[in-house]
Amino acid sequence: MLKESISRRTFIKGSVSLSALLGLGAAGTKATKGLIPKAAAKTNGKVEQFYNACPRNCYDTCSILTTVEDGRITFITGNEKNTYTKGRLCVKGNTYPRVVYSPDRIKYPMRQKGRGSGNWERISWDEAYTIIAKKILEIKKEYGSTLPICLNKYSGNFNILNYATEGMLSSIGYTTRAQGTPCDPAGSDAQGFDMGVAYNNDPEQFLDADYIILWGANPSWTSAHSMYFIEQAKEKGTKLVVIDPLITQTASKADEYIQVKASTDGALALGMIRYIIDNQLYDKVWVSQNSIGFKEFSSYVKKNITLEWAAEKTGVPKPVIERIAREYATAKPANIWIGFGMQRHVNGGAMVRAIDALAAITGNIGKKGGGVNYIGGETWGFNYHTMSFGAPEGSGGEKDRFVNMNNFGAQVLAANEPPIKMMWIACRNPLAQDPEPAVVKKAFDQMDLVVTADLYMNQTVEYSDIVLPVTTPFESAGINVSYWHYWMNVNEQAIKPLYETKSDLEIAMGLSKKLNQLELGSCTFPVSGDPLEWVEKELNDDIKELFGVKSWDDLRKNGGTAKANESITVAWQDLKFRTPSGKYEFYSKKAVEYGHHPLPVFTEEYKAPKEYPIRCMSPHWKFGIHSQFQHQDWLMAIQDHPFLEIHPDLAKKKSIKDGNMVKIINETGYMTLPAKITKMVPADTVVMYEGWWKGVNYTENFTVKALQEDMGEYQKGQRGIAFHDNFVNIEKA
Ligand SMILES: Nc1nc2c(c(=O)[nH]1)N[C@H]1C(S)=C(S)[C@@H](COP(=O)(O)OP(=O)(O)OC[C@H]3O[C@@H](n4cnc5c(=O)[nH]c(N)nc54)[C@H](O)[C@@H]3O)O[C@H]1N2
Ligand SMILES: Nc1nc2c(c(=O)[nH]1)N[C@H]1C(S)=C(S)[C@@H](COP(=O)(O)OP(=O)(O)OC[C@H]3O[C@@H](n4cnc5c(=O)[nH]c(N)nc54)[C@H](O)[C@@H]3O)O[C@H]1N2
Ligand SMILES: [Mo]
Repeated sequence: MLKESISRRTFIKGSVSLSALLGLGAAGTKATKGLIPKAAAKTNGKVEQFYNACPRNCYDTCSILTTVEDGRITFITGNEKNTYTKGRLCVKGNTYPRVVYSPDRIKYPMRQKGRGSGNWERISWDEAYTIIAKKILEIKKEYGSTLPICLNKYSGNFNILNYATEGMLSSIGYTTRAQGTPCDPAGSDAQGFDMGVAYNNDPEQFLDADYIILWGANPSWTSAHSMYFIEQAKEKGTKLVVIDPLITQTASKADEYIQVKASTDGALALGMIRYIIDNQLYDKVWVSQNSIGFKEFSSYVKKNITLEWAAEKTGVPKPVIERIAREYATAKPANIWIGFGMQRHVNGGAMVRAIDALAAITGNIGKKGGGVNYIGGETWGFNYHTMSFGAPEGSGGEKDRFVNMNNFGAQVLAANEPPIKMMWIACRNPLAQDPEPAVVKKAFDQMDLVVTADLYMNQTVEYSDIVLPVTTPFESAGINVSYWHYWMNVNEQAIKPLYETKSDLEIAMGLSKKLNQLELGSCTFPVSGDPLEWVEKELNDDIKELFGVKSWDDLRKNGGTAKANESITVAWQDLKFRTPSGKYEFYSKKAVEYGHHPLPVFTEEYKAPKEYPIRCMSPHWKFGIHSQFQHQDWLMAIQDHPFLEIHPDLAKKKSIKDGNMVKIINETGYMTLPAKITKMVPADTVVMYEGWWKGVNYTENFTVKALQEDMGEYQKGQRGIAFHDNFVNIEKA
């Protein structure tokens, strides 16, 4: 019936095959995703099609085809032109129509009487802007600068135009910024020391690999589109090895699964390296031509690393280490994907350096289909025009001040001269996603004004004074690239903004207007402008050449998506590393500069305190991205509450049965949630997935201490959090 009704209509935008519209892939499967059948059934016949881009903090950054009937989104699917998205969306992506039309959307600007009271009142945009602008000017007057104003913005929406929020704050003067990233800091520093910067091969090259190791990555959940290439590679005979303490969905697809003890991967990599060196399986030509410090490194390995020790340390039997080492060293090319999850440990950076070294000694770096793939930023060379306006004359201060985003609460409280008095929070939910949320809350208590811009009521919005309702990607234009694949995706405005929502860019312009009304010249950010003009200003000649497009509109007309040319899709193909020596650095003076050992040496893991002997890991969840998606009705219908995974042996020891409420506790906090007994987790570890908020009054971070990773300052300005080195005790509640 749907097929009939759609085929009768005309498309006034873009051109797309009926099969793409119906979500039929090449194989002609699945026709029901992302569909709202009721709305599709009653239309007056005006059907339009738009290109959208999923802007979430996700490897996959999909190109979306959106069908709009009579001004309402009725169907979405993946864009087939994008060979990475491949005409398919993930489970979360398919719920986008529900995200847009959810009754839970924040619809109007609101003010809360009493932070956390729930006593919200609707106000107009003008009132909201006035309250905020007055406070900004008052702070500037009282403290002589805008440094008491702190921005915490990160991961909710990576549309390039969304940097308008950073730009608007820069346009009022110097401010305090939450700096860093929770995602990848330790690993990015490690790759920075070894190669100059983190830079990954095009993931579509999994197809060219002879051997793939997924090392602490769970793409079946966190990068679903990558799995297509990995599974295709498997079908043609490539061996897939998964190394993870948890038997993940990805592990279930592996030819070989290796259950490493958490945080001991450095020992595993170094053990493999010892075997490879002893057996002369390393690539002597590559090493001598392209690296420095191999001599020092190999003598460290020979002196300090044995296979027996590595086996003992990691829990991986010696014959397995030997076999994997031989297979990896002799496959050409062999591909490693290091997940972000793997490095969320106190020795995360050191572990990544050891794994990098394994790829380097076997000459797998700079090869199509090979690589030691972690993250990349080669396609992000936009103008960032939204951030180009700068502080107004006489706004006080000399430069921005930084606090660590990953230890936000404590660092806000510690900031002095001047103290922080106002917060602007966008694309973030620190009261849920940060460690020690109680400390974050304390920092909020010190504020005169907390402003959040969001789509939904999350824990942070609930504890703010003013909330500004923002648009979904379907209601505002922009452009997106990925930190993993090599595509650029157009995001068109497909529907009018619902209710009174505005994009972060419009909010920036609106606030600038109000500031300038109250005090002319107090904000340098433009007060008006068409998003499409803004987006054109992001494109420079290099970007246009890289993607072979002349303009945003050109990209739109050409199918909404374009891939970077092949000059950059094989990382380090020219073997010109961006290190001080220009070579791969087994021996890194830069590492020493940042207080680390120059070589990729073994660094001890964090040990469980006596009272809290159980490791509690909180990896990323299949049906959500942090605060996003999981609370949507379709996904709540699949799983409507968080749970704690416990191994049967541990459960037995603690007399806990499946479904029992369990109290999980340590010195940081506690929470109570239902047990799910499963052999997928080790007996000394419990797991709860991160990012839940609907219907619960706790977050996974209630017991997570702000324990730092070993690295992060070099590439990201700040260290990250060792989320997986969290230790607890559990008891039946
Ligand atoms: N569905 C979904 N997709 C997402 C996200 C999401 O929340 N949900 N988040 C996005 C973001 S922001 C990020 S940063 C990425 C994260 O992407 P991933 O790195 O793939 O995800 P994580 O769940 O953080 O961790 C991956 C794996 O690391 C394992 N791990 C933890 N410690 C160790 C260790 O010591 N050794 C080894 N070998 N493995 C270990 C965990 O058990 C887990 O299976 O995903 C992105 N994609
Ligand atoms: N225990 C534990 N904690 C973790 C992690 C872990 O592995 N374990 N992982 C960490 C990692 S890797 C990450 S990346 C962080 C993520 O933490 P956050 O950066 O807080 O991520 P999100 O919850 O995805 O996004 C925050 C908010 O952005 C909003 N948003 C979406 N679109 C827009 C928009 O266009 N404008 C505005 N203003 N807001 C928008 C969403 O509704 C959401 O409420 O969590 C970290 N926390
Ligand atoms: Mo992340």
